[in-house]
Formats: sequence, structure tokens, C-alpha cells
Amino acid sequence: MKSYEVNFDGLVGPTHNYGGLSYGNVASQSNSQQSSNPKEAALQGLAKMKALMDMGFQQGVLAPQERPDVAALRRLGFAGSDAQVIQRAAKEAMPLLVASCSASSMWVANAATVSPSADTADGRVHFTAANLNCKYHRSIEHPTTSRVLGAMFADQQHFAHHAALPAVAQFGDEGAANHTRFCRAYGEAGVEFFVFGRSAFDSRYPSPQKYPARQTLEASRAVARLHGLSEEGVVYAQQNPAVIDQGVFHNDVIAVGNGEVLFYHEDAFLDTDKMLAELSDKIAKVGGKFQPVCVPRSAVTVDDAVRSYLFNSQLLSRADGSMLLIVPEECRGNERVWNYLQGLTGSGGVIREVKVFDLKQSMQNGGGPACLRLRVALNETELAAVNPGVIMTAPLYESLTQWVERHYRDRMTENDLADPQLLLECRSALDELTQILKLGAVYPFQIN
Ligand code: SUG
Repeated sequence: MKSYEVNFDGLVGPTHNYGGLSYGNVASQSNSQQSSNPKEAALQGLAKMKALMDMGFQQGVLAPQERPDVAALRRLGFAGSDAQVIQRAAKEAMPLLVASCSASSMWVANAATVSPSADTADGRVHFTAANLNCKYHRSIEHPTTSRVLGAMFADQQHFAHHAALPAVAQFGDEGAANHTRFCRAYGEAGVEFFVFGRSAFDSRYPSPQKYPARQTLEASRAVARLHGLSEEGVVYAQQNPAVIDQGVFHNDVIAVGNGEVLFYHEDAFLDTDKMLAELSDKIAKVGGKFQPVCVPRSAVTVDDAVRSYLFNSQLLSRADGSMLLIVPEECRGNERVWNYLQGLTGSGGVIREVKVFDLKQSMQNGGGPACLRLRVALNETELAAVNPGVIMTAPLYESLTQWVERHYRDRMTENDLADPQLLLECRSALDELTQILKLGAVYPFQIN
């Protein structure tokens, strides 16, 4: 049976703004309080989805969340009508209003961890929504994420959904941003690679000194258990704490894998040789030949990687077995990175082509091409069981583009978030979106 990797991209929500909310994420911190352009952000994302679809890749779309999150503000003690809740929060606790307005759900690599049916004990595709509990503005995403994923992958014969892990730092889970899967073909058993930043219960693992390590070993192990993965089909590795302290807040800022290839920076991991040997052994046992591609620090520094998002690229398999790398425009702007990429594609190795996309609106909050997509490997039968409303087509692209043009503002600052009219605009936009994507009622304002 045929099988595919389907990329579901997060549609940027209408409140996209630069809130400076993510300590440890250099771009989020340095662009704090700049004015943003939600319309441009959404159109940049849609252009990438359309381009990948046009190149023949399977492409889907994942809906944004209801923001401002009035219910979250009510839980923090702001009362009255919806407009009063927003006005009170703006007056008394602006950072909380900003957090409740973040469009951070666009970075759907953090929505969930996904294990394909070929790897799981019960032969279903498993999803665990990420609790994202390192940052308040992201910790409020998972209930809606679960409802949206449930509406996209509803068929219980093929899809199994797990609630987010307990919402404490010891089980900090950031989803697929710290998870990669290696395989010979998408429909065959693979090796799932979980990368953690620290251990919550075992002090033998070092921790970063400056910035938080968001993913714990205990969270990764819990996800593997929930998904019914076998010991032989899993490898755990620790991120180098020194790179977290340089702004590598997720592993997908310093490594990306696909098929039999791991494209990574020399400084990305601890105990790299041991990890490579384990990956190579386990991938061989499922019939594959592991191909690590290491980028040396002499060619590209960790700082270059953090600024250019070289590794936050999408590594895509083409029909002829070669691979294509989708990188953000910032890679072309960095001479060392761009030179490295020219050499890489010209070397006769597996990565043959680089395509560049302008995702500046998302990049300025630390979200590149890989952050914006959730990968789901599906066989033909499973793909046919996905809600067809969320699979990208030329007409859907047209409808979504027009929907953005009709509903989105082209400028957003902190003051705009305090405008109660914004809440009404967002709700009417999202109500229409659920009809376009045939999701049913998934937002709090639609179900309460
Ligand atoms: O969690 N930025 C996101 C970026 C997530 C990137 N995802 C991956 N690497 N997979 C984060 O730090 C910034 C929001 C703000 O500051 O307004 C933010 O949430």
C-alpha cells in the first residue's frame, strides 16, 4: 500500500503579534513590542502550503485558536462581560492580555507528537497533544488543539488521541519539535527519535544554566509508552545544554530528520557518537541505512544556526529518492549558511536542492518552516479517513486566501489587543473558518 508524509501547516491566526513571551527564544525576545502584520503572516504561510502542494507533496492545514482567550482570562480572575474582561486585563495586567492573545498555535510542530501506525502496538496512528507548559501563553493551547485534531482525525479505527501529559514542569512536553522519525518507507516500521533537554527525576543528566530546557526525558518516555512504541523502535538523546543556552529552545532549531537522513549541527547533542551508533543499529534492524549529515561548527556556528534557522527546515523526500530542503529567507541572508548550502547541494549527496521561502512574520517570533508544520505519516487508507476539509487543494487555497483578505488586519500592536472589537472580528472569522474546513464546533465560543 502507498504511504505518505503529510505536512499539516498551522494557519496563522488573526491576532499574530510580537509579545516577547518566550524567554530563551532569541527572536521572540528581540522583536518584542514591534508591530506585526497578521495578514501578511497568514498569506506567507499559505504561500508555502500552496507551493508544496504544487510540487506534488501531500499538504494539509491546521486551524488557529480562539484568541483573545477570554476563558483563560476569566480563570485568572477577570470578570464581567467579554469586553469588560479584556478591558480590565488591559488596565491591570497587560502581559496577561498579551499572553491570552498570542497566535502561537501557528507553530504546530508543537501541537502534538505523532506516531504512525507502522510503529504502534495497536496499529493506529497515535497523537499526544503537547502540554507546552514551559510558557503560559502556550500552555493554554492543548484543549483546543485536542478538539481540532479530533475533528481532523476522527475515525477511531485508524486514529488514537491522548490528552496532554500532566501540566507540571516535570512532564514538560513540546511535541514534535523534539521528535523525528527515521524509516526506509513511510508505511514501514521506523525508529522514533526523542530529544530531551533535561531529566526531571534523574540528576545525572546536566541542565542548561541560563535558559529553560522545555522537554523532559520523562515526558518523552511517557509519550512513547502511550503510543505503544517498542524498545527497539525508540532512541532517546539529550540536547547539548550549552546550545539551549545559546537560544536552541527546541531540537528542531538545530537538527532535522527524514527517511534515513539526520541533518544536524556538530554541537546539537550530548554523547553524539553513542547516539549515532544506536540510531544506526536500530535503523538497520528495520531494514534501513542511516545517513547522518553533520554540519561542522567550522562552517556554521550555533549562532548562525539560531539566526538563520538553517535546521528549522523541512527535509522532504522526492520521488527519485533525493531530498529537498525548504529553508527560510534568512538562510540566504547569512553568507556562511548560504555558502554551506551551495556546497551541500553540489556535493552529490542525498540533499540535492534548496528552496527558499519568505516567512519573516513568523520567523520574527522564532518560527521557521519546520515549526509551522506537523508531520503525519499515513498510508492510503488512513489518508482517506482524514477529514477531507483540511487537505489542501487549489480551491481551498483560494478560499483561505480570500478569507484572510476579508478578516485580517495588516497591523497589530499591543494597543490593538485591548480593542474589544478585535475579539468579535476573530470570532466571526473563526466561525467561518470552521465551515470552510468542515471542522464542526471546536472553539470555546462555539461550544459554551
Ligand atoms: O514556543 N514563539 C514560539 C516559537 C515556536 C517555534 N516552534 C518550533 N521550534 N517548533 C515558542 O517560543 C513567541 C510568541 C511571542 O513572543 O509573541 C513564541 O511563542
